[in-house]
Amino acid sequence: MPQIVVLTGAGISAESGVPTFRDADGLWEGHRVEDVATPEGFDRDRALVQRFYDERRASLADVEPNAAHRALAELEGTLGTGLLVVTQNIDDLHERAGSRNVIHMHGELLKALCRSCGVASPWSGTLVDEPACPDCGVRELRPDVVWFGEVPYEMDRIADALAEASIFVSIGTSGAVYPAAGFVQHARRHGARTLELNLEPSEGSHFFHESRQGRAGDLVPRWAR
Ligand code: BJW
Repeated sequence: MPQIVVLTGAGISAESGVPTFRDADGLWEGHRVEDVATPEGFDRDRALVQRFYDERRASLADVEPNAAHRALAELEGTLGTGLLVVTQNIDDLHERAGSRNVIHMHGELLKALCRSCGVASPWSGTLVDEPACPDCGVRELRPDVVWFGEVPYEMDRIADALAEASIFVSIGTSGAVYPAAGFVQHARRHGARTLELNLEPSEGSHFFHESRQGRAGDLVPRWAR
C-alpha cells in the first residue's frame, strides 16, 4: 500500500501547454460541457464529440512532460510502490515522464472503449471515422474517458489507498468535480497529512492542513526533493 497518494488535475499539465478546464482560456470555451462531456451529449452529436477528443488526442504529439511530472516520476524511483499517482488527466504525461504507478480515474485519451463489448483498446488514430472495435468488430467505439454521470475508474483501489496513506497531496485541481474533490476529506479522516499545491486556493482549500500557491513546475520539485 502507498504511503503517499498524489492526486493530479489539469493544472499539472498546464505548463506543458495542455489547456485546463475552468481557467479563463479553458478548454470548454466554445463547447458546452453537456455537449462534449456527457453520455447524452455523445448520443446527441457523436461526430462533434469524437472530433473534440480526436483533436485533443492529436495535440498530445505537441506537448512534453514538465518539471512537475518529472519530479513525481523521480520520487517514484525512490519510493517505488510507496507512491501512487491518481490522475484526473486523460493525457499520458505522467507515463512519458517515467511514472508507472498511475491510476487514470477519468480514463485515457489513448484508449477507445467499445460500447458493444465493453473492451478498452489502445487508440492513436481518429474515432470520428467510426472504426471497428479490434475485439468484437462492432463500430461502436467511443473515447475511453469518464463523463459526468459516469463512475470513475478504480474507485475501490483509490479508497483503500487513501485510507492507508500517511500523506495526501493534491496538485493542480480546482476541486470542482466529485468524487476526486472529496479525496482530501477521506484521506484526512483516516489520519493522513494533507497538502494542496495549486496556482490559487481551490474550492476545497480549507479541507487541507496546508495549501501552497504557485506553479506546479516550481512547487512540485521543491516538495518532492
Ligand atoms: C495550476 C496551474 C499551474 C492552472 N500550476 N496549478 C457531489 C456533489 C455535487 C455533484 C456531484 C457529487 N458527486 C458527483 C457529482 C456529479 C459530478 C460532479 O462532480 N459535478 C460537479 C460539476 C459538481 N461528478 C460526476 O458525475 C462523476 N461521477 C460520479 O460522481 O459518479 C458517481 C459515483 C462516484 C464514485 C463512486 C460511485 C459512484 C464523474 C466526473 C467525470 C469528470 N469528467 C471530466 C472530463 C473527463 C474527460 C476529459 O478530460 O474530457 O474530467 S470533467 C473535467 O473536470 C475533467 C477533469 O478531470 C475534471 C477536473 O478538472 P480539474 O483537473 O480540476 O481542472 P480545472 O480546470 O477545473 O482546474 C485546474 C486547476 O489548476 C485550477 O485550480 C488552476 O488554478 C490550477 N492551475 N495552472 C498549478 N501551472
